[in-house]
Order: sequence, then C-alpha cells, then structure tokens
Amino acid sequence: MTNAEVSRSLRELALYLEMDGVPFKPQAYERAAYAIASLDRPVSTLYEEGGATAMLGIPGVGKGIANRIVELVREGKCKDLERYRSDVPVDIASLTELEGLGPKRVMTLWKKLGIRSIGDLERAIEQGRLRHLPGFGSGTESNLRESIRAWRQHAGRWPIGEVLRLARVLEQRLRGAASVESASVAGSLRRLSTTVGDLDYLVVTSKPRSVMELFAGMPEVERVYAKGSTKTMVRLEQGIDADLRVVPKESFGAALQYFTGSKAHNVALRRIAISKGLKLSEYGLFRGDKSVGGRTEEELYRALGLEFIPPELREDEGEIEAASEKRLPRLIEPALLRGDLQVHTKWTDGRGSIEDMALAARELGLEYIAITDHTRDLAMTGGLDEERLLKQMDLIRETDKNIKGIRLLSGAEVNIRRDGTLDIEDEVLARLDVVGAAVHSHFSLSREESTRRLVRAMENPHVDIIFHPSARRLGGRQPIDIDLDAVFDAALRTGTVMEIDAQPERLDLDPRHVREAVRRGVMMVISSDAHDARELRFTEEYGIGVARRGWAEAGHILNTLPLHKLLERLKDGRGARPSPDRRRKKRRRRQDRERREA
Ligand code: DGT
Ligand code: CA
Ligand code: CA
Ligand code: ZN
Repeated sequence: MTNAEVSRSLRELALYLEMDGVPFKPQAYERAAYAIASLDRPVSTLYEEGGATAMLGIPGVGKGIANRIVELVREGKCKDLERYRSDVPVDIASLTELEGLGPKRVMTLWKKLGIRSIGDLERAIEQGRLRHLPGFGSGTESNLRESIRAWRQHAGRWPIGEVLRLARVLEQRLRGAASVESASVAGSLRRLSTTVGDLDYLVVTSKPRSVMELFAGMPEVERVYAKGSTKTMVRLEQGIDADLRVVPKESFGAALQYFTGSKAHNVALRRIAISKGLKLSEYGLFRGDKSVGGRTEEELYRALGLEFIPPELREDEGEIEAASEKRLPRLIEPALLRGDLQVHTKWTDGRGSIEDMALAARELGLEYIAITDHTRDLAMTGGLDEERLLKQMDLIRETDKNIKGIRLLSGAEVNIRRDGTLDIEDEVLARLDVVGAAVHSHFSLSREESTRRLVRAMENPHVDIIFHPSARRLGGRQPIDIDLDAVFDAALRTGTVMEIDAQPERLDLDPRHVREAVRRGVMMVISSDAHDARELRFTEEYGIGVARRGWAEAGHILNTLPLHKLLERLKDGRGARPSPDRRRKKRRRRQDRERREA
C-alpha cells in the first residue's frame, strides 16, 4: 500500500469511528492519516526496516494505530475497516466531504433512505425525500444541493499539506539538474492555495530532452501521460498529476506569471495590457512585435504600471486595483515571527519534552514559546487537570531558568464546553501566561449555539486566544457553523486574539477569514500547534502562506511583537507590569537617549 492509500484507510476509519460516536479516537486517526500522507518516505519501507516499532516514530501514532498501519501495510486491508464497510456500505469519505454532512447524518441517510453515494443523495433531494427525515428540513435540502455543487467543483483537489513538501523536493531537483538554468513551481501551489489540483513546473534549459527524461524518470512518477520537447505530463505515485514545461529564457518571467495564475488574475491583467495597447501572453508583453517586458515578473508588472503582486494575492480579489494605486499590503514574512503560542509536549499528546520543544524553537531563532498542552476534557490525550497544570507550570518556570536565549511561557489549550464554559477553573487560568481556548467536541451545533458558545468563551477575561476557531480538518471534518461577524465583534470588544493554526490539516483561520479579520482590525497570531519539534516549522511552511493570502501585514500578527509588548497586548496584560528593576533600567535608557538627542 502507498502512503496515500494507508492514509485514506485511516481517515475512513476515523469517519466510521465518529459515526459510531466513539469519542476522541477519530481525531487521533485523522492526525495519523495526515502524518502518513505527508511522510517523505514510504511507510512500507519504514516497516520493512524497523517493524512495528518504527510506526511509533510517526507523529501522532500510538500503539493501537500502529497496529492498524502494520495490518494495512502487510495485508493491504484492515479487519476493523472491512467490518465497518460491510456493516455500513456507504461512500462515507465522499459524503462527509459535503459541507453540512457529518458521519452521523450519513448514517441516518443510509438507514432511512438507503443513500450510499453523492449521486443517491442528489436524487433523494430532487425527489424531496429528505425533508421528511427528522433533523433534515427543507432548508437542509437546498443547503445540501449547494454543497454538492461546490463539491463537484473541488473534487479531486489536494490539501496543500499533502503535496507541498513533495512539490518542493521536485522543484529543488529540477533546479539542481546540470542542464537547468532556472526552474520554478507555478500554479496554485506557488500561490499557496489551501487546495491544489495539480503541480505545474517551468524550466529554462538548453537541453530540453534530457530534462524531460529526468522528469519522466523520477522515482515518484507512476505513469507518463505525454512526453514532448516542450511539455511533459505525469501522474505521481501519490495520485497527483504534475506538468513540466520548457520555456525560452527571454520569456521566463512572462511564463512564470502566466502559469502561476490564477486564471481570473490573468484575465484581468490581460485587460489592462489591452487598455495600454499592449499584448500579454505566456511569451511576454509586446507592443507590436517589440517585447517590453517578460524576462522577469517584476519587469512585467512594472511595464503594466503595477506594483509587483506577490503570488499569494493573485486571485483578482482587489489586488490589481491596489497594485495600480501603489497600496498593496506589505505582507507578513517568516523572519518576522518572534514566537509561537501553541506548542504541545509529552505531558499530553505531544512527542517532545518541554526542554526538547524549547531547544528546537531556539534553534529556529524564536524568542519565546508558550507551552499549551490539552486540558481535562480531552482525556484521550491525557488532558491536564488543575493540579497537573500547576505542576507543569512550575516545571516550565524551572526549565525556563535553565535554558538561555529563549523565554518559555506557561499556557494551556483549554476546552470550550458545549455551553461556552471552560474545563479549567478561572483561578488557575489566571496564573498562566497564555490561555488558548478551543472547540474539540460538539461540532454540529446550530449556528446560533456555536456562535454563542465561542462568544461566551471569549468573554472569559482569562482567555487570550481562540485556537483554530472553525475546528475544521481539511479533507475531514467540516468547519463548525458560526456567525463570523458576531465572533469578530466579540473579539474586538473583549480583546481576544484569533489564531491562524498552521497545522496543515487545519489552516484555521482560513485565508478568507484572515482577510476579514484584517479588514475589521481583529488581531491574530500564527502558531504551529506543534506536537513534535519538527512541526514547529509549520508556521513558516503553511501559516505564513495563509496569513499572506489573507493580506495580513506584520501589524496584524501579534507574535511578531517582542515578548514584553506581546504580553501587554494579551487580555489582562499578564506579565506586562515590568519589575521595579526593569522600570528603573527603562527610565535610565530613556534619559540616556534624551541626553544624546539634546
Ligand atoms: P489548480 O491546478 O486547479 O489547483 O489551479 P491552477 O491555478 O494551478 O490551474 P492550472 O494548473 O489549470 O493552470 C496553471 C495556471 O495556468 C493557471 O493558474 C493560469 C494559467 N492558465 C491555465 N489555463 C488558462 C486559461 O485558459 N486562461 C488563462 N488566462 N490562464 C490559464
Ligand atoms: Ca495547477
Ligand atoms: Ca496544470
Ligand atoms: Zn487543538
């Protein structure tokens, strides 16, 4: 079985477990499914080399899941999943991709109406059979009809987390090839879209044939659809298609611009070219026969009278107008992040100790991290109660003293209960440096209930940040249904910060929500939600992309601030009061400065 197949099986198992109402396990299976999909080596090789023990080295994989993986790798199937499939023979993976349809409702649809597939569902809606089911009103029918339409548009797309690393490996390989002068990935991946249809590569080379040979012969290639001297198309083992085009050196910029897209952006750009009496194509920008730009993208945008538009903004959603008025945002960059406010450890479901995570974060150049393990209600992760949380806080302080060059903050990821209360006492929350609150249960409440629940959590004076606000899992769980306007109102009113969770299966807030937060002046943080030292990189790999697609600048992202400023900005300004000693030093510095300036 390939990694993609193992991952799909685990994800399907997660859905069935959720259908069965098994608590917490589904999330664990989904996490493992994601980890396997994004491994850089075949899981079967890991098994051959290290046996079942090697499975435990995969992030998020405990003993039970390791056994399932071994079963899948050895037998090509797994007993539990086969049993579920024969008990409830429905296309649960596709059906639950529909917005508004979770595993439980899929079960109801099957039991009551015999619906097994999206096609069945479509017919049942047409025949008006859904509206008689308890819990499925006529509003549900029209919502589901809309979901099916949206699903058909997006079917066959890949969450970026499943393909980004692979895409970069291929890009580097092309760049490193002796006969290649320049190479770049283009298309939706370069724009860092949340989902990607296929991978597009461009190269400049004097030896097209040998580059095409190299590309078609890569070990990741499963089959070659077409191989010519300017274009090769392949299917990669992971299941995604990749195209490679050879372009002339003098039009590399124009080709890169064209094949980066988006289509809508390109159409708008071509219109501008025409209005200036120019012709824009993937070969360049021309006045008559004369090229006026195309060697680089910068040159091309300049020749059109525009500021350079970063790929993440190229969606024809206002960026062209902004570029012509020279008011594009100065997008946030990875180097500007100074800290990470969601980090897990072995105390719950993470893999590293407090010290491991601190050292790895320091290695990445971070100035501070908050340790935010899970709390009581997430029992499956060993969620901490008040007593353990306080004990951990002591250890965090002690570790902080022993490690120079990075500041460790104490924190927690507390659960927001169904009614919006939290699973940890206020007195204890008050003692933590950073409190993140998150939804980890009751995902299918009504919009009203979900909104009220989040708002109530934000009204708690100790809650600094709402972690992964929509609780979605890409390719898995749908977002909870909230009134984003009302949630952002509450954020502004209470001073609560919204998180951009950079776990690739979350990317939550979503770029559209980030854009709205930017418009409204709602503050955000970008955090890794790392459960493993290697995952600390998620902020720069994925989180920054989400923020940039949402037009965020450094000023919108709180963890670009130095520590003391950050703490001042959190709700109750914990730690903001400088010690007398520091106040004295500060005063002295100011006096020095004034004296110098005088
Ligand atoms: P994807 O692959 O569905 O995630 O999205 P893209 O944006 O990568 O689209 P893809 O792979 O079909 O084509 C790559 C780029 O090539 C696209 O972003 C813009 C450009 N392109 C492709 N077809 C057309 C077209 O018909 N008109 C224009 N203006 N541009 C096109
Ligand atoms: Ca593409
Ligand atoms: Ca393509
Ligand atoms: Zn969480």
